Amino acid sequence: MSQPQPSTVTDRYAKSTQAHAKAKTLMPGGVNSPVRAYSAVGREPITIARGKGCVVSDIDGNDYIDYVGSFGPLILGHAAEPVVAAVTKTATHGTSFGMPTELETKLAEVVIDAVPSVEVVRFVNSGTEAAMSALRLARAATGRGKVIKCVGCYHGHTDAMLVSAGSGATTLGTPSSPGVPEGLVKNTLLVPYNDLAAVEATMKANKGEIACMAVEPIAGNMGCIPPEAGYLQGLRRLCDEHGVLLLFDEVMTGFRVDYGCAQKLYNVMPDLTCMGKVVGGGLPCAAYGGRGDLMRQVAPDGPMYQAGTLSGNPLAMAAGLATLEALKADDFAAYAQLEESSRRLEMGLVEAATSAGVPVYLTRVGSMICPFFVSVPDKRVVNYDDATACRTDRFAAFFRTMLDEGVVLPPAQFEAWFVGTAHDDEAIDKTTAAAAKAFAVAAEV
Ligand code: KE4
Repeated sequence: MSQPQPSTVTDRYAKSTQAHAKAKTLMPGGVNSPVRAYSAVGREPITIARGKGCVVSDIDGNDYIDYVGSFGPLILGHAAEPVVAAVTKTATHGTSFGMPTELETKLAEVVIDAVPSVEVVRFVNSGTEAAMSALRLARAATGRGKVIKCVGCYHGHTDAMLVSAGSGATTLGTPSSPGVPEGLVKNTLLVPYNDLAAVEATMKANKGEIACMAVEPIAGNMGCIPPEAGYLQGLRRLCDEHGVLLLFDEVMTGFRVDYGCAQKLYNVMPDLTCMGKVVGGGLPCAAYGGRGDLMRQVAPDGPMYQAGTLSGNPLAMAAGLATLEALKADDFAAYAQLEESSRRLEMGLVEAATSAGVPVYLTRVGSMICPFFVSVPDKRVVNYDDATACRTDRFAAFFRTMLDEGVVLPPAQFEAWFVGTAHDDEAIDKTTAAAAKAFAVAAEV
């Protein structure tokens, strides 16, 4: 019997809806990371069957041009041939040993060669683990307990950083989560992003007590908010003046905006760097690294303890190596391509929003892009307050129409979109054609 043709849009998602209903009986929200539950966009999530290139397909057989890209790792697109080949080959030799492999050494060499401030690196399994470990190291190395973070930046869900956190924490309305004891977060000092005066005042008010300033060099967890001119350079200067370590959380920006990360793009060198996402090519892999005198304080070289059963896992190392090798090939040609395709998308989205008469402030750094549905025309978005003042209702309407038109986006205003090397002109142009319809719908909200 032939498959019944869906009679309504909801039929189109029937299997996803059914799958999510079952998942919800077994896992919180039916997901393993809150943002995937689609709570900010007023509809059930789609359940993915497979991906190839820039397209993912749900279990109902609907195809989507994908700008989630696993929230950043899939810079080469889904099931990229070099990554699949490397992981498949590596798996035939075993998947994990709890003993050193040369794959870890090879990826460490590539990372240290690529990232200008990193002299020594340690692999872990998630960005959260990288940020947690780097923070512990900064505290161990300085003997100081306080950390400055920006409101709206997200450094994973480690307790000390789950304060005014962006990404899903903001999307779900819990930027400071319950369950984090006051005693733990009293040492986390908050400043607005892009506000050097606030950082200087905080450092002056806590002289000798601050271990590090943690920052996303490009804020990717309240949408995509670039650093204002001089901001990162100012942070470096203030950290030097006050003996505070500068920690760049490059989990999202690392190898995304430049092969040398944001620190190369802006030519500002942190003392410690967190990496993730792209560095693992879609497998669970992250890292922290930086100055040798600091990293040599990590066990077993030094007393700061950090460990992990699957850290440096051969499959993740193989995926990371294949990904970075592809990004480096032909004199980093991938980044020129990403700049061209992302620029094409940016121009198409701006034109579509303008035609629909929807106030949108669009930001882009390389292949990270975000249209902010600002509440008034010509409003710039430079920090968390600006981002959270956006019309999230309009974003939700825009998201739903894009999905129906075959384009899947990160399901929240407070996320960045990711363009990958698999997004060709046809995919970009289909996206902007869909956006013309979606902006028109959003304009009615
Ligand atoms: P993970 O623990 O999710 O691997 O990384 C945490 C993290 C740390 N630092 C930065 C700058 C990050 O962007 C992230 C994670 N990013 C989100 C996307 N906004 C992950 C998506 C999710 O939570 O499901």
